[in-house]
Amino acid sequence: MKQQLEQIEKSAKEALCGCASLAELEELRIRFLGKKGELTAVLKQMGKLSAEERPVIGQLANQVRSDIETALSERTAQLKSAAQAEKIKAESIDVTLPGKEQSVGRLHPLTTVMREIEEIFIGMGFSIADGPEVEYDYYNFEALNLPQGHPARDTQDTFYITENILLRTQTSSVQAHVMEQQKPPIRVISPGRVYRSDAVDATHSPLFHQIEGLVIDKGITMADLKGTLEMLMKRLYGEDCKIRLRPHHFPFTEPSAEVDVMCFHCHGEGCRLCKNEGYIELLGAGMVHPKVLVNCGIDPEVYSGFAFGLGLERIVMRRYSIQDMRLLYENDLRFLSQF
Ligand code: 2NM
Repeated sequence: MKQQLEQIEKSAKEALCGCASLAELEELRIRFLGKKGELTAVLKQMGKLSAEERPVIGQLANQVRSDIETALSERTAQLKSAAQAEKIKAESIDVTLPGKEQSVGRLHPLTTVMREIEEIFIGMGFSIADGPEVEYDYYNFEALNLPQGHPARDTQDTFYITENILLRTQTSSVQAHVMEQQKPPIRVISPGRVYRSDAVDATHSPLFHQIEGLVIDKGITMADLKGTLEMLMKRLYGEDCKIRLRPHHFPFTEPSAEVDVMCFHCHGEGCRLCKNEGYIELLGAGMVHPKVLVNCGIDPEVYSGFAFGLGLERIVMRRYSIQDMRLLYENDLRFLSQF
């Protein structure tokens, strides 16, 4: 039995040395010291021993048990501290390493200029009106004095969803809704996406952005139109900026005008930028046609108003000297990060 006990101690110590995890340690404890363990199995045979041998073996057995217990707890402490060291190593941060660069996003140039123009109009007491991009033919054309078969419809060829539902070609459709729903005085701008069935090139896109404006009240005249647009242009291009109105035709306004802004490069002298004109065409405008007012439930005998429409892309391209409109839609960060 002495040999058996010594053998148990020896193999327990060996097993402990080779043990790599706390779970394995627990298995070993059960194997050697547990109720059904090897040591207990030996002790159960104590009855066979003589009275002289019994205390000697008993003492040895206790010694073996306590040695194994000590070895177990030492190994437990070792494994725990190794695990802790491993964890600290894995979680440690080297504060001397260079940091990761945080890239800050920015606004698309179309958004920047759109917001700037919105702010200018809000400063003049306008509200912003939104409307659907998928629109009834009625609000896009019919209500605006462009009945079926009107030749001007050809220049605004669009994408039809059904025979009378389409992608809006102008945000005037929003203003038809506003006139229908609100009583004058009305002072709104409607910024947004519009669609035309145009082939893509450096100056055309089937999707582009417009800002249209509408003012209706008693006694509104062409002078109000000119003053409002002059204010817009001074805010956009500087206090010394001048505008000029040329007669034109739009079906939804009468009279109508094209509005030019003095070339901010040559100040009216004529240069390459303005193709020697001294002025650059920027937008269309006019007094809202009485038929449009009637269509939208406003009495033209009592009220009058002006409207205008400007293309955002053109303004953005001129401001940043962008030669090709496609750059505005490709979302290439090499391009966008310049703004
Ligand atoms: C333009 C030019 C001239 C316009 C007209 C209207 C409405 F709804 F009042 F009839 N909104 N916008 C208008 C007038 C738009 O764009 C070149």
